[in-house]
Amino acid sequence: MTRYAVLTPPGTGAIAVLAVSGPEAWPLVRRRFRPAGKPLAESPTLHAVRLGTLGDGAGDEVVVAVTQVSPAVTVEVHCHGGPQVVRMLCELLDAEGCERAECWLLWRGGEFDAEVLPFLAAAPTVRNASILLDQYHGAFRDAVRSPRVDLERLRQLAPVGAHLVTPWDVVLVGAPNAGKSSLVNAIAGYQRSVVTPIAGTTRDAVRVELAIDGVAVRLTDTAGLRDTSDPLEAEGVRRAMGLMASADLVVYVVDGTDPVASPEGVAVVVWNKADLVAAPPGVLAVSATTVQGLRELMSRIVATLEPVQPRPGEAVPFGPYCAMLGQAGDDSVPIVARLANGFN
Ligand SMILES: Nc1nc2c(ncn2[C@@H]2O[C@H](COP(=O)(O)OP(=O)(O)OP(=O)(O)O)[C@@H](O)[C@H]2O)c(=O)[nH]1
Ligand SMILES: [Mg+2]
Repeated sequence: MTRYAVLTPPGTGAIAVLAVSGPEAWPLVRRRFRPAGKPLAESPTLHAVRLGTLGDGAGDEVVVAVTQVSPAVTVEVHCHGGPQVVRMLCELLDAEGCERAECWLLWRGGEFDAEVLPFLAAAPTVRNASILLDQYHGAFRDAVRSPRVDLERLRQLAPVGAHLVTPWDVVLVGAPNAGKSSLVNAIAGYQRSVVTPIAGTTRDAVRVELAIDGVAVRLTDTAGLRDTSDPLEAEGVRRAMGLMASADLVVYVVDGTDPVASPEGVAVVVWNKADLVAAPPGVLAVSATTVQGLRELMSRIVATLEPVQPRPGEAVPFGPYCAMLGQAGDDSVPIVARLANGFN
């Protein structure tokens, strides 16, 4: 079967790329492609690149490249990137009896774990996509099929796997004026939240999604925690408490100029305004104004969220397997059987 796929995303771009692969790929190109200069050879030469036209009438000026000759001949067609040009070429390939593959990864040959593909398509960072690509190439599937599966290691990596698409939920809390909004802005790199010297500025939860060392994080700025008679601010404080309870990680921001003890259940405490007042020894000190200590704060957030990081190529549970590993008790036999079952 000869198949084709559009490799570039839908929409308008300067160039679009289609790939045609299979026994009819080369005969088809020889039949329909009109090369500039000498005719195409009877059999394809690996890495040969030719300019010409393709399509009925004048057709589109395209570049044809032979990217693979074995096990299957694969030819890439680089055309102009308008959706109508792409549609015209797709119709031509349909008419030639090629089958359209929605995802090119599926027909590259070899044994791949297609179950990973929806997660791969939704991966928000390059690092997460790279971990998912390892699973696509079978790292997790092969691990659970192996008699020597290290279930403990898979369990340790399950939280990483559970946040390859869904970002970690990190909430910044602290007293009014501690500098929570200033810190969120400094980390985000732009003025996401309103900052003023007035205590009680932030009311609603303000979210920003970002990557810290490739780890996807949703940072939420909240209203400063205090007793207040202002109903609007009180609602903000109520929301902040709720977000604190449901967050994956709470960062408590201490105002260095007016320090108070942090509440229970806080994973990371950070002393802000270190440019004005030095932090006591052993305390993570930052300044949203000078950005000193910001790198350490971000590293601390990632290290707390993901104390165990996968090695390149390592098996990491993804999608439903993260929860399965999380629920499993000590009895490893049924869980391995259940996991492996998913791949049969
Ligand atoms: N010198 C100095 N000033 C800072 C620092 N961080 C924040 N500020 C100032 O402190 C004031 C309060 O900052 P915000 O970021 O609005 O504080 P907040 O915690 O979000 O305050 P609420 O939204 O009211 O809870 C502003 O005047 C900031 O410019 C810092 O690291 N150093
Ligand atoms: Mg604020």
